[in-house]
Amino acid sequence: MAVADLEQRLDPQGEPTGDPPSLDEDELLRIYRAMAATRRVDERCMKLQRQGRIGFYGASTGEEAAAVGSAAALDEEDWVFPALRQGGVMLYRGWSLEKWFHHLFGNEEAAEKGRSMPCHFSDRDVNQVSWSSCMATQLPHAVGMAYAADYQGDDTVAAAYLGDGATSEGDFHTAMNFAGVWDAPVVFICNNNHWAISVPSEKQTASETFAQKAEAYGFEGHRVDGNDVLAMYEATREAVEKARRGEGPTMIEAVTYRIRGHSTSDDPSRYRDEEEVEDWRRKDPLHRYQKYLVMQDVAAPDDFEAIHEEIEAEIEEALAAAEEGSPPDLESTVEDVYDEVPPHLADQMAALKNQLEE
Ligand SMILES: Cc1ncc(C[n+]2csc(CCOP(=O)(O)OP(=O)(O)O)c2C)c(N)n1
Ligand SMILES: [Mg+2]
Repeated sequence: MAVADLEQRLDPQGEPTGDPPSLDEDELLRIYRAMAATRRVDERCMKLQRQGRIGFYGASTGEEAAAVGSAAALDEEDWVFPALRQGGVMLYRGWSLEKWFHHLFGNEEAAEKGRSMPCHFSDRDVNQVSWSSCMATQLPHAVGMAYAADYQGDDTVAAAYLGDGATSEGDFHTAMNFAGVWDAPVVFICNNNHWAISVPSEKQTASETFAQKAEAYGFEGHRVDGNDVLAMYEATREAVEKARRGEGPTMIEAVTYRIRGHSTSDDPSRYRDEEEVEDWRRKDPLHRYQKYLVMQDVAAPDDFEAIHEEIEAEIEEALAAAEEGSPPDLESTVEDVYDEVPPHLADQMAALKNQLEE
């Protein structure tokens, strides 16, 4: 079987390959800004981790177009069920950098008061559940939410993100089957970044493509150039509109690449060739989009520098606020799950306090 064509809107030089996108200039620039912010926040966070100022980080360098292009196709009311590299989705949807850094510092000011795994962002403000550390568990949740929304007659769509590695999990197949049988308004967005930690995508599946898996479940799969932000936008927009019309799910395979290690705890030089990485660096989604914006007179080359400086200043300010944040109150470890703290947890808290005093 021939490998399905890669859907593209921009060629590698940033030249449009088909119809112009259905986006105005402000929207095109908002997309660029979110991509550039994601790249810069990642660079800063990698350094913070190496300096010992935050504990853990997983960057999405090289995958900004897959995140931001798909996010731009969602409505504010839609819900996002992320995998591991959807920071760009949150930034596009208006999440503040201050919250980003409070979370990484485990501060009292963070929504989860320091109790979640670092770099597993979530916030009701942007309709996003926590990043999923246990691979693929977010997918049945997303389908369940989508099915419930449909049942209740509201037109919310669920965006269910996953990695290539997550397609080997049982939860992926459960979610795909449920979505297909019940026509749930969900869009599966699979970042095929070619690696699941040290396992290459060729060893993840015997299928020619990840997108074709959708066919077995009775719905459409699209194989999209994940480094082409406009292709990601258009493919997701069509899938979201279809879901909102009550015509069921779609799967999008975003073909992209994980430029950095899996996380700050990984050393990819142990298992892959630097040449492969260099090859993909040349396909940088930000550079391609910059070329397009300049060619279309949406931006001048100098504008990017100004945007980057603004982002850097916002990062500095947010980081300074997080560094002045407070550690969570000890009591907060037993709060927020039950309306009232149950006796056994109150006893454990008292025992812990005694021990700390001693
Ligand atoms: C159920 C489960 N098994 C194994 C792991 C360990 N683990 C964490 S991320 C990961 C690979 C994820 O790869 P992929 O889905 O391709 O996402 P990517 O990291 O490439 O974005 C693995 C094996 C886990 N978190 N959960
Ligand atoms: Mg992967």
